[in-house]
Amino acid sequence: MYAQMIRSTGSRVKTLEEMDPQERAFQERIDAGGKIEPRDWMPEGYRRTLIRQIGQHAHSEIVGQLPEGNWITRAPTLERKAILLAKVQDEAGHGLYLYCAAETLGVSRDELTRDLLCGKMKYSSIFNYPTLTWADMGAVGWLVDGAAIMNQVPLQRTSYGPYARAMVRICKEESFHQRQGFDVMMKMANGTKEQRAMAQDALDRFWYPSLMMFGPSDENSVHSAQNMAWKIKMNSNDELRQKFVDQTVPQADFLGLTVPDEHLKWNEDRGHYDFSEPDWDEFFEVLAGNGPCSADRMEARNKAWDDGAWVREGLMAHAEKKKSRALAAE
Ligand code: FAQ
Repeated sequence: MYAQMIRSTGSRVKTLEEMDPQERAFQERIDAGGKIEPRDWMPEGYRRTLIRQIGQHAHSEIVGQLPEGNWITRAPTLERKAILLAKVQDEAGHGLYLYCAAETLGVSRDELTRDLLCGKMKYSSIFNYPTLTWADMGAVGWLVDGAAIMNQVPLQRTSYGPYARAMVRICKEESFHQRQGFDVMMKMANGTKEQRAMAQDALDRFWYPSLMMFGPSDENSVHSAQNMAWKIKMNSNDELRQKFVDQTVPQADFLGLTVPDEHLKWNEDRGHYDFSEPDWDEFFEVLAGNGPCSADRMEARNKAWDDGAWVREGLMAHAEKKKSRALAAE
């Protein structure tokens, strides 16, 4: 039903001839590979779409700390604990760069946070799944960061300057995250029988949710056509999902693990793997706030916001005091 709704609401992209002169100049600049900067004129739809995408992306980084944060105190060694702690801190940093990029579009971080906390804005579906064992830390790094990088590397060339620049550093850090995840998986896959079983179980549970990260299939993607014309998005959802499968299956083979898809098969003619689609009904249920951990995630973020009220108030009072001192000294 949601898919049908999407199809009927998806709008056609205007041709250059249909645009007014200002819009046409804007589109031609994008077509020529130019960057749009905060003070440049932009269509309202471009601005709103960027706020939605960058805001959702920022929220995903922040909410994305929770499934791994869950394992910091239970990491098996001091070294693994230090690595995981650094990774989770990196995700917080990514959220902050992205909120800053969104703020250049005239929205405040407080507004974005409020929209997340009241359920008006989304965050990535993947973070509504639980992390049940230590092997899940491997699967998150390997598959979730792997999918995130596949989507984010092209975003370094996105048309909006502040977003593209934020992605450069984020991508560098994400590739470290992906490698540490693969390293955890290698240890588990080459460990005891029980550890191998944990690694396989983590792959079984995270495979399809990772494929869902790329968004609905192209025919059900409402925003793709316009976002690709504006170069807010550089590749379609299905293109990136296919690239991810093609890259990840040989890695699973190397680990000696089995991708949980009986239809997975190399297709010589296409030069790609054929694979099964995720359960899209499950995806839309998760988007509607009914994922296995949706309620927990929102409760944790709301609690963090409420618990942090005294810090925000203290910082605001300090800033006010500094401002009045500076005024008095003039
Ligand atoms: N989850 O028309 P499309 C990370 C929504 S970062 C939730 O195809 P679009 C780092 C979509 O918003 C992960 N919602 O949309 C990390 C729209 O709903 P709306 C986050 C989703 O924008 C790793 C509707 O469905 N990355 O993981 C999802 O053209 C480890 C229709 O979809 C980004 O945000 C989804 N998976 O394409 C952190 C990257 N997919 O708003 C911690 C930037 C779709 O109309 C640990 N974003 N929807 O109500 C993008 O590239 C795009 O926004 C897509 C969606 C590809 C996600």
